[in-house]
Amino acid sequence: MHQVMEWNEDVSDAVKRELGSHQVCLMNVLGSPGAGKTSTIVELIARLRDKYRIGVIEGDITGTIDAETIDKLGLPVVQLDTDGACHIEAMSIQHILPHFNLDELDVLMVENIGNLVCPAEFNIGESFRLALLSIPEGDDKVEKYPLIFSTSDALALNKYDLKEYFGFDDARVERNAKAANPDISVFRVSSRTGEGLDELTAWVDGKIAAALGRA
Ligand SMILES: Nc1nc2c(ncn2[C@@H]2O[C@H](COP(=O)(O)OP(=O)(O)OP(=O)(O)O)[C@@H](O)[C@H]2O)c(=O)[nH]1
Ligand SMILES: [Mg+2]
Repeated sequence: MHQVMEWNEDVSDAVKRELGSHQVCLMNVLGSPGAGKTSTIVELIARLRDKYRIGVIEGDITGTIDAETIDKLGLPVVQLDTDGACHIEAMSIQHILPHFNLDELDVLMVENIGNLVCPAEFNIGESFRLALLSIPEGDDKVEKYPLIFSTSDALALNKYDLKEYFGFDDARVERNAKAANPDISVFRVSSRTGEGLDELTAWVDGKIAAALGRA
């Protein structure tokens, strides 16, 4: 297993170099099934597509539902069917890159497999990671699944519109996220009402600009 992880790191570095040679950066979006990864990616695309040329890789264990959602937006999208695997590996991204015209892209947004554990262990050539935790999942998740939060650059607390129904203690989550990762940025968003999305978009924009050397 150790060897597999090291091999993944090598391929992740190769993917990052390949993307860098075409001036493309990759955002890895992680979170549980149903946390709102697709919904949030759709909202980020709406706010950033005039500024950046965006492509999407939709990871799913099976099926094409999310890829069809992105396809309707008229952006380049490739479905990555992991055939049961609970995470995306760098090798899969490497195989998929030839399906894109990288010279016509600035950003690749990758929706990872819905899972709070495995995807966090595999770098996939990303410039930065955005983790989503939705309010109905509970405010103890940072303590129970620390790796995904300690390795992500930002945490978006999605479905913030539902906060009052779940007695979600966002101060607890923010405190634990910052303890796991002092540099993490925490956002409170709703991909349904639009709350907080401008702030999250500004952060994503800044990360993309920095990765592309346009900051
Ligand atoms: N109330 C509320 N519902 C939301 C919000 N964001 C997403 N949803 C709903 O939550 C459900 C799951 O959202 P998705 O975007 O499909 O979540 P996902 O993380 O992509 O799910 P998987 O790809 O299956 O892992 C959908 O019914 C969304 O409409 C939100 O901010 N508030
Ligand atoms: Mg999805």
